[in-house]
Amino acid sequence: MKRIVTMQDISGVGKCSLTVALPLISAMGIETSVIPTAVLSTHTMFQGFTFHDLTSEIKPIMEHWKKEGFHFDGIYTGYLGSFEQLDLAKELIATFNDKGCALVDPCMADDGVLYTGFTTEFARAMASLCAKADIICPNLTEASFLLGEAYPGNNYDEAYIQETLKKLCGLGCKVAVLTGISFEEGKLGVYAYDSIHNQWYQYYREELPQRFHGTGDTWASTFFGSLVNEKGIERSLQIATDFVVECIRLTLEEENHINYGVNFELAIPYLLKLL
Ligand code: PXL
Repeated sequence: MKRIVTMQDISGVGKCSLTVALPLISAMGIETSVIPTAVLSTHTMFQGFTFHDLTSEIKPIMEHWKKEGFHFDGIYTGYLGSFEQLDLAKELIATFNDKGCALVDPCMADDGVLYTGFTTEFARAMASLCAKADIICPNLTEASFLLGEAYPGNNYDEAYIQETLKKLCGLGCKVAVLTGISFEEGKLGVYAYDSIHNQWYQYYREELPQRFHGTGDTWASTFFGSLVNEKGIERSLQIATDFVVECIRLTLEEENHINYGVNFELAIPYLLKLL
């Protein structure tokens, strides 16, 4: 059985980070070890959330794992809250990435703005973590902050996306994926570049009428789970994108659906069929 480790926060309510990654990657038949970076009452889009930092636990956890001789088939880092945690994530990759399957999702921004608590200095430091990853999967806002460039909004063409992907690989990762890309009204998808094999990938689905928080983590978790299950980049992009579309569809189907996450739980049987 495959075993991975994911390092991100646990937000009690608000379906994101570990409460998404743990059930989804486990459902994909992969043992999912965790390094929780912080405990929050909710994700940071709610007002008045509590926050308890767990940074001081991370090094002792890794030391113990080294002593036990644990091995992992993949490493996936998500939302990280401090410079120190970025350094610890680098150490996690340096120590445990035997299989060359480290996914860094540089969760820090969307719609042209950084999430609460993040700065452009943090974005630069996140770029240095991306340099250590095999694969990264920013949205266009995150990509702009990683590269220190202006956010293009909806004003871009394919040449711009390809150039951006090449620059992202130039940070040091092998594969870069840009999520939330659209060249055509009503279509939304992903565009990826594998710099080792000089290979481009794209995949689009219909854009649904509402956007939900946590879909980035849902996408990254299932993309990563598919890669670890040896589906390859092209198929993994499709699986993750199709799964997120189904999650949103099922959420919209519920009359008084919550607006802080998608009903991914209801889509797990569909995910298993995709595998
Ligand atoms: O989905 C990314 C995420 C993860 N964890 C926390 C967040 C967010 C996005 O806002 O606030 C705590």
